[in-house]
Amino acid sequence: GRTKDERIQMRRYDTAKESSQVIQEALQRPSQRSTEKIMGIVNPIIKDVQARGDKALLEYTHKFEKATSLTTPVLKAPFHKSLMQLPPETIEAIDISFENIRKFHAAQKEDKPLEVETMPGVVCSRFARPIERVGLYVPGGTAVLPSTALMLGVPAMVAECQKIVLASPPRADGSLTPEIVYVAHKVGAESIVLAGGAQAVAAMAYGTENVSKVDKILGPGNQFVTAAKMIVSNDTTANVSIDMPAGPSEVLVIADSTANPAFVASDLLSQAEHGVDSQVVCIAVGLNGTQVQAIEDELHKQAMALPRVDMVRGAIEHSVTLLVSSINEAMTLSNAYAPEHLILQVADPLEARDMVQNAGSVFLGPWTPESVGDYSAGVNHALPTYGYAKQYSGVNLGSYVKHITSANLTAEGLKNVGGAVIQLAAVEELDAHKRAVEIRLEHMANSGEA
Ligand code: HSO
Ligand code: ZN
Repeated sequence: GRTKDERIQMRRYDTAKESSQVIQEALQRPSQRSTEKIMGIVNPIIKDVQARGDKALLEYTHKFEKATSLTTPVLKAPFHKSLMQLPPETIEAIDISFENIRKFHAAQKEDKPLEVETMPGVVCSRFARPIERVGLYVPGGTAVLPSTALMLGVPAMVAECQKIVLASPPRADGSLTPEIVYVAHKVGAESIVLAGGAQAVAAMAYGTENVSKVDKILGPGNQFVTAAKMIVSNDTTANVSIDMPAGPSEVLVIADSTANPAFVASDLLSQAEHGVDSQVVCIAVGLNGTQVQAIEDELHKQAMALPRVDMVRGAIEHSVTLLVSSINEAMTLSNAYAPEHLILQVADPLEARDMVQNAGSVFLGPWTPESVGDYSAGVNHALPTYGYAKQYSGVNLGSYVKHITSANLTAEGLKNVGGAVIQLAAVEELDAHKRAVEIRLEHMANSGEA
């Protein structure tokens, strides 16, 4: 067992002295509980909410959140002022963050449809439309996360989704964090579902007497939430999609000799405090023993002063420092790991950023702690974890829209492209397809039109 004053230190490997297999293993993410087991717990909950609606939803909230006094599972807008009583400093902080997130996501809007004339008279277009109803899951758990409500809600508002439904587990007294209600109000949410876990996901996927059914569910959550999102998105009767699979939070910091050891340690800890299953990685580029030690000393010292030191201890237990000799080597390892957050505390962070292939979000230089991105800079903090940065983007404006294409041909255009269609339809032996072109070309020939 570990003692209270045991040194908090990450395992350390020198890549020049270890086989690549050892390094690969050191970078393994902590294993998740078996999906099968989780699915076994989550499936009956989903079925139950689907069958019994609000009644089942409330029962689970009574059981899991201990909010036994709760009598209705949904709060509908407009939300009463008394539910969002906040100190002015909090209001101001939320307002500043809201505005920065709004600006950055508004800039992601495509102002006009894409239009390409692929052949004379053959015009192809693509335009965006908002997903009409979105369900945003804001986790409860060990910390209240109004920032997640901002990260999910502001882009939904910017995208002009017609219905924004928030879901978040209530506190044991049945109430919601006023910060979350304030954000829901600011983004124009239709309602807040006072529930968490698989039951909240199921309620939004299928709808209940009081919970509005949505078309897409976004937001991070624990393994039960993630499993539920996967199950409902695979059920064609639910007709719902999800943003991405989610795992525990993680950060990878690349530091060279120009990095301030105290800054590096503070960034590692800001991720580590999220939970015992978080993972943090420090890649030290060309540092000598004393310099690495300086980061480790800072990590221990700063960690011991944190209220969430127990969380940190758990996370640091499966975290590593890797010593490498070049920025190229560091970037290769980072790209293979595909971190949710990548922090570049190196002499030329812009040059290093150009080498990034896989990462959720990148933080450049000494003055950009990850926490600015978690809250207020404007970038989104709902990001792919667990190596999924290899194929997923973080939440962005595109997460709230779908693209529709259109084709528009003139008679001349059909003459130009019709031959290819007739040929391919013949190859596929789909005669009606072929006829749809021929009938028009014949019509043109007979009528002398075009
Ligand atoms: N770093 C977390 C987001 C968060 N941090 C919320 C503080 N509050 C996952 O990206
Ligand atoms: Zn964070």
